[in-house]
Amino acid sequence: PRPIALKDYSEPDFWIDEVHLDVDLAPETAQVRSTLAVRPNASRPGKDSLRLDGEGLELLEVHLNGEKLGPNRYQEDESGLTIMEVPAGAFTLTTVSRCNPAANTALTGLYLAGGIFCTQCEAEGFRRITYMLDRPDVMAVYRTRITAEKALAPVLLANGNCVESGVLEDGRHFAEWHDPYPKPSYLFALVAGDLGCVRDAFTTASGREVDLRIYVEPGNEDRCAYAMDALKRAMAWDEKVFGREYDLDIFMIVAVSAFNMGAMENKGLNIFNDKYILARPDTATDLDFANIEAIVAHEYFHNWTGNRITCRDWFQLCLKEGLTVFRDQEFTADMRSRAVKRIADVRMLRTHQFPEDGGPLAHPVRPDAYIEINNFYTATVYEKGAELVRMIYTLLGAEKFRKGMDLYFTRHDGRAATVEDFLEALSDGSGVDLSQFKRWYHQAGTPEVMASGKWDGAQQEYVLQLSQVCPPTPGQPHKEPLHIPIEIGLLGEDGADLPLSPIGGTAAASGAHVISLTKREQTFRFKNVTAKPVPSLLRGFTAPVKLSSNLGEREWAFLMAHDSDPFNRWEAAQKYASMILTGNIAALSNGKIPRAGTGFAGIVRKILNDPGLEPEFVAQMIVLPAEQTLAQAIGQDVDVEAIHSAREAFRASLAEQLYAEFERAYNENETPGTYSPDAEAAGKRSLRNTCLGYMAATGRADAIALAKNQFDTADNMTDSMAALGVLAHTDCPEREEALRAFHDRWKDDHLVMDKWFALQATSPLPGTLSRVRELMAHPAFSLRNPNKVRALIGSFATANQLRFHESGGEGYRFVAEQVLALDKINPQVAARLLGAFKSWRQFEPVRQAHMRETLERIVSQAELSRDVYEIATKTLG
Ligand code: HT7
Ligand code: ZN
Repeated sequence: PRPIALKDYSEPDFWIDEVHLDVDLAPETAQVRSTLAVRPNASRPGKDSLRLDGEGLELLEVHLNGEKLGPNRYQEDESGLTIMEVPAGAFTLTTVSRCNPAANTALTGLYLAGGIFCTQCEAEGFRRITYMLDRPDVMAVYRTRITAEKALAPVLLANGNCVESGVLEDGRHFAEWHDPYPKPSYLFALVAGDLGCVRDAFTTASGREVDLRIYVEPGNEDRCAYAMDALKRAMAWDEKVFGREYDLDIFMIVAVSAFNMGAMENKGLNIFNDKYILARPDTATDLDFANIEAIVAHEYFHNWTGNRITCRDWFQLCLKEGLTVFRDQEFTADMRSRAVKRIADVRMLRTHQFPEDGGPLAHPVRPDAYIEINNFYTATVYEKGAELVRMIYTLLGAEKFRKGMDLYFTRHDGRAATVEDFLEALSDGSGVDLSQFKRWYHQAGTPEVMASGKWDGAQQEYVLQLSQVCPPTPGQPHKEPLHIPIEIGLLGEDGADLPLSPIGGTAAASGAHVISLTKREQTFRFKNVTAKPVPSLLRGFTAPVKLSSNLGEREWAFLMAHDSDPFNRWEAAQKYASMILTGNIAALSNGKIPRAGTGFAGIVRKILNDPGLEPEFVAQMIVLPAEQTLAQAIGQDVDVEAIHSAREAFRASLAEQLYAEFERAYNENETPGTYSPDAEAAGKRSLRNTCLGYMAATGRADAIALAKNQFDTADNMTDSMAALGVLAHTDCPEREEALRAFHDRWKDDHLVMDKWFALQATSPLPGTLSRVRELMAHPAFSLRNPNKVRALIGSFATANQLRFHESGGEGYRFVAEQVLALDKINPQVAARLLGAFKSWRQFEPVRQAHMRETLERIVSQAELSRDVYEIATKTLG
């Protein structure tokens, strides 16, 4: 397959202003009559043939300006339809075609799953429904008429407002929807089926009443309250923080159980993976509630950043995704704890984006070429994309950022825009030059910033030398210096912040002390520093970089105990723990005795005893770096067994030293009474369950009994899952009994069963791979359902470092087998699963050889999808 390149972008030869669809639905044949109002693009004159995208369609008829065309006037092939000799001016083109929703297992285009007809058009699914210029810069007004058997599909939905509906002969009925806002085809949606509905309303700041509806499988209506509440809070927040109001009279969400990703922001008709809508205290964990809040908000925020202003082409994906992730992160920070949210976001960035940026799949936030666009919905585009917007926010400050955003909205509303348009609006609106900053969008790789600080006692100055390098990435051997905002603080002997008096040109746009590193090497000086300070660098993680410094264990311990910046306090704890753990991993490999970490334990004790700290923050402070994080820190010749053993041993050692403290925190953080998903109660449960995990790490019988008791008596899924997690990951007699009890209670609940699958797939115990294989035969498992694949196979491949990387390579072969089977069913999900191999070069030689062999076997297969082919070949490099 040939890559598509950004540099080859050109406007379309024709515009399409109106799309009129008449969709007649039946499970195995959906007939679509589409009438397009077409006009030539004046800037590309003289084109006499019109090429439309279309895939997997059966073409029945073509009409031009109402006249049926003979087959000599058009040509069909596997990727579309060409109409020859089209008129020089505007014309209408009607096509009649068929597709088969029941046979659509790829879940893109129009598909039937679980009895619901549903569409997924981003990025290029519309062409599987009907012929179209299926590209985001072609924006049209859509009118959609749906007809179906009423008994089969009593609810008929599409974008916009319902303008007509009625009953037809033979038990059929119809509904016609009109969306007045021009939109690209990827935002089109249609849903039909037997659905229950939960309704509410929202009054906008300007006094318009919006009808809010959540559609779910009948019987799930009692699980929609939290999503509805999150939606209303998101609507109010976008008005207050970004001045953005909702623009239609109705906003609908539909929850379906077969969905390739989390959710989709179709105009006025969001479609969700039901995992991110349905929640009840007994079925959903605190994390599920938090995810629902964030994703409902994210999709809602797309109404402005993505829908009203869309992307000119798919290379600009970060324009809507990075910006919208930034917006949803800010929303969550305002709804919950800002410090905890920042820690969670950086954790996520480091776990998923940093390895991507440092491996064979590295690409810029705005990629410059792709084979399959579905492979570019990545952590780089989304999470690093959000970090770039956050850096702009840091550089501009809240007020100027808002001015820039306002200008962006007024300049580009109703249009398809580019990253350049966004940066220009932010720069013009704020008066801040972002020309160097733009490099972040086209330069891949995680920059490494080196810091070396020195106190000059004679001058009473603190001198900070910073330098930056960015390692080469595929296709980009040389890198230019980036504009990197770095927030800093200096701590005095008592741990308090010293007043900062920078000498020369440092910026402090956000009120904090932010310096701009713009050159390869730069020196910053601070005066009136009367004693040797400890620097706190990159506070709040103001830039997505890897920072190294001349700080040692003593300084990290000091910052862990005192830093006033909560993010850096957590960072110091992670650094300190990581230093001990990497030392212990090396000690284990060399037959030496690992350290017990009494100094670290001492600070953890103080933190556990500090009543001024919020419980969720305490939980974050005491969780050790994950096994994958340690693998990244080691970087090469990674030995997964040594990492696992060292980390478990250190956990057990901390637990032995602090058993009484963990027990006390466990008892003090009980949340009696009615369950509430709010951040405060969730934080207490989080700390309590973290303590339970530590206690169980000692293997003491009383800790296991405590976990068993919690499992038996829990009245909410968070506590039940936490206890089951402890038991399922411990070699104890209670393990199988608890797993069986959970299964028997929840076997008919598909979302809860996903938790049961994932828990077993992430067990570090030997025999996990055989268990995963066995579970594939469980009646609740299906390769056709992406949530099942992610829960069982995905969790094993990406969240069980120890067992996926079994030294004989059986984990790799198993996952590869599933990737190939899945590629025939759903290439998008298959390619994503293959992402588990992206860091293969960091492991020790035996595992590397097994992984290479596995990847080569995949590449050698005859009929690979574009999706899997691209990931497999690029991963091999
Ligand atoms: N904009 C959406 C991205 C998306 C997607 C969603 C569901 C199924 C397939 C998809 N392909 C791309 C989701 C979002 O980021 O909001
Ligand atoms: Zn999005």
